[in-house]
Amino acid sequence: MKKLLEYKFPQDLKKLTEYELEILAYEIRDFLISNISKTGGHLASNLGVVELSIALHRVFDTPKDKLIWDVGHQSYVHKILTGRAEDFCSLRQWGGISGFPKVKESEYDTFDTGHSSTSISLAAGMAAARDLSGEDFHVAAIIGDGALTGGLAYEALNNAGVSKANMLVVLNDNGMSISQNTGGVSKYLGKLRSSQKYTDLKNKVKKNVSEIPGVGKGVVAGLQHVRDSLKYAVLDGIMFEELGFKYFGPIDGHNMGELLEALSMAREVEGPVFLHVITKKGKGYKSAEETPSKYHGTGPFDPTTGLQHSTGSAPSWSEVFGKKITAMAKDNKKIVAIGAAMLEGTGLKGFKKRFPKRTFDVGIAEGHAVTFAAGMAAGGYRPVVAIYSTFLQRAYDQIMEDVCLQNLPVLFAIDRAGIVGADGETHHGMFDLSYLNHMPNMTILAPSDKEELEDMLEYAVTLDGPCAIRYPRGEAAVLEFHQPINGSLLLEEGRDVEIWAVGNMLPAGAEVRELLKRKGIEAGLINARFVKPLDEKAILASAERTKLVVTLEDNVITGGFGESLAAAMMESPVKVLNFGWPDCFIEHGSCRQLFETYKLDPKSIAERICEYIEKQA
Ligand SMILES: Cc1ncc(C[n+]2csc(CCOP(=O)(O)OP(=O)(O)O)c2C)c(N)n1
Repeated sequence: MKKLLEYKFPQDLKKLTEYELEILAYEIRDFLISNISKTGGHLASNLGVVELSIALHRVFDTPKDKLIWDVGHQSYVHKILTGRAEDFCSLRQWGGISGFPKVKESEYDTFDTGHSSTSISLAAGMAAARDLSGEDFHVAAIIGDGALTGGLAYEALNNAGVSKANMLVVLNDNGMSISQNTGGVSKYLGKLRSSQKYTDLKNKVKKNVSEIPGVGKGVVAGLQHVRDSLKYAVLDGIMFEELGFKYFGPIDGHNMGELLEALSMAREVEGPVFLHVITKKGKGYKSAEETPSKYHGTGPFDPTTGLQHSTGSAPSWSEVFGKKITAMAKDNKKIVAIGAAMLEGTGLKGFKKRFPKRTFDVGIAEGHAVTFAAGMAAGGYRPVVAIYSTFLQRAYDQIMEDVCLQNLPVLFAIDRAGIVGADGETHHGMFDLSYLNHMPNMTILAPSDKEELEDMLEYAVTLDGPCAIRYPRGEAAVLEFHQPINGSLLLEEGRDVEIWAVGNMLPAGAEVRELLKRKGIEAGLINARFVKPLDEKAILASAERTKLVVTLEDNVITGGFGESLAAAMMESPVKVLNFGWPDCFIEHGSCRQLFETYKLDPKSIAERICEYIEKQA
């Protein structure tokens, strides 16, 4: 047998025997562990779909047939099987391959994904387009049980089930989201998984399949029989059947033979098909099997011991938030915490431990989380909704209609705001200031350091309406100046320039000030703290004192703090220079590389200010 890197994939897959495919699965697992231990990435989810990815590429004729990976964090094996194994040393790094499907990276990647629960909608849309244009190919969505907690998936099932279009939904059910999966559907899937009758039935499925001579009408008839027996003998009301899908399974997602058989059959069935596949998250690597959530997304680690390399000892912004809100909730019984399948990532694990009844993990359902919070606020509580900036985009309408319009005291703890690095385009949190800025009644705060975040949390719960506090990924800064939260904070006046820095851009602002000073430019520094309402009095005072006002924010310029400030200074003759992310999607890479590339590092900012001043002179 050839070595992994010697194959020409996916063509060579068609030539291998079932036994060789099983050996290949071992090789791929070794390859994943060895590579991801160096680059970091989504290990556990990929280890769980090795056989499934091999079987899909073996049975379907990609890239003509379309595979759509929900979220896309589990597409590494697919990438290996489509000619990208050699690029894995550059995974998620600047200029290297992405950790998510990217159309521009490969013709085998059918869509750029990253946000959960879109695959069934995409598959339904692609199937509809295919049928309208009279083309002939298969479409398969591969969705995890975590992603199946997202409302969009149900909108898609509801629509696709009755469409009669040929399409396949493969449910990759490992019982896990990032942490243990939650909710009623998850419980229902658990029942399907553990049912003793299911085991009996699985044997029946096997028997039926073995009696079928080949692929074709006979197979379909056989399947129909199995399906009916499954429906009526085992499960009183198969949810997916009722929605209009032909449901098959559950089958063992690590059994190559079973997978090949089931996929080959599902491929031949007319109409929408739902194939339920059971997998183990972290399969084949003990540490990841034992603690899959730790290896869902990991940094570099030692592959022999499984020990993850330390990421520094200072507390992260998420941890600072989690600790403070837990402390506040001890005295304020009205504080409740709401998360969307990310309690751990947003620092709420401790809150849940201390206040299990006051913690609500609603699944990957950001829109629901926000309206649920609105309901709790209407019921007299002080909900704190902790969601990453990029995923809160999902809840735009709920924030507007159900929170802001009602002026309800919901506190949004917006984590991973600004650029996030290796996850790239789909995950950078660089739009929240813009999408919240125009919402009436909303207060938007951005802390520059740990203590300021704590003070802002205290301040936010004194407000009568909605409030958003946005902070970035990584270690919380520790700075020296502190004042009560009641507007912007003037740190230094500047005769030539005054720099208004938003949140995490304050240290960069201080550095820019120093660099300008060396060039003989007297620059001041203001910690904006409030993005909304704007501290207009302080802005106009700044315009009175200085010749140029500069704004720095880790957000797109369009609709952000800088534009609001410039509008507030419209009557002033003083010029405004806005620094923030340009009007485009930002690729993956380290945050440092991205800031430098887009000339948002202190040195580049100082140079651009100098150039501007020289031009004006
Ligand atoms: C809208 C949205 N919210 C949250 C996330 C973060 N997220 C990425 S993967 C994941 C869990 C997915 O679980 P599942 O679909 O079961 O896949 P598994 O990793 O278990 O294979 C979550 C919550 C996301 N990508 N998109």
